[in-house]
Amino acid sequence: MSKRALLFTTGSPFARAVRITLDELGLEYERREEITTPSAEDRAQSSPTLQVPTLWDGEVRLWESGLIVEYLLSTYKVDSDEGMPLCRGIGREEEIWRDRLVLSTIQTLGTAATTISQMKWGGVAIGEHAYLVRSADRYPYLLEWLENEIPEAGSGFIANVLSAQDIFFACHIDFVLNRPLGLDPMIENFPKLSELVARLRERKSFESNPILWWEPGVIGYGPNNEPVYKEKL
Ligand SMILES: N[C@@H](CCC(=O)N[C@@H](CS)C(=O)NCC(=O)O)C(=O)O
Repeated sequence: MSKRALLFTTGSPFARAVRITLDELGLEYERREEITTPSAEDRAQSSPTLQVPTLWDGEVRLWESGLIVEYLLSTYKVDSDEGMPLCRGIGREEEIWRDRLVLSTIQTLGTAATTISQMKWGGVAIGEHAYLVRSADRYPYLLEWLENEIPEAGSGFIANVLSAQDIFFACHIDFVLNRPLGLDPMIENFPKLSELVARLRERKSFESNPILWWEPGVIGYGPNNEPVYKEKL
């Protein structure tokens, strides 16, 4: 079998969506997990973006989480059960631009949160920088638009399937809700989106890739996923 590996940082919502997709497809992989960010030179060995996740799959090497998930859903047989089948590829041929637009918009929502997060741990809170205020301002607009993209209560972004759009959305929202970013997405105001996130949290693939608490000083996790702090060693 060809070698498959994923390089990722522990808390990344982008990487979590890739890991969930790998689990949904039943694909084994080597976990190359990093808790902190290495030097630019080291990171550049894996990707010129200096970002992760990066996937190796035999001869294929990909970065950019949306592209990785598209590759996985297009390449491997999709036979997940749990009541809702996986979408083949990134969207439906006849609706491809709409489905891609939804995914790109969801990734922008995720990038807004990780930008706020990176800056917060660099010592700059939302109110202290106009670009972070603007990043937070995106949330109500994005959520209102995305709420209208779910065809009906109980459905995901693409009817009758579990899509990359659903997986990324739930990962980004739970990242925001599990980190003290000073950003409240007020997801409860969006019933279709809330239902989707609540439903996906119950899925096996989500449960086995938990969202972990992280703040400065956390250097690892204990047996019950509790954070381990530098000072306490
Ligand atoms: N557009 C990228 C974003 C990935 C990303 O932001 N990764 C973060 C971890 S959550 C990272 O590597 N941050 C380090 C950095 O930006 O220097 C993707 O979808 O894969």
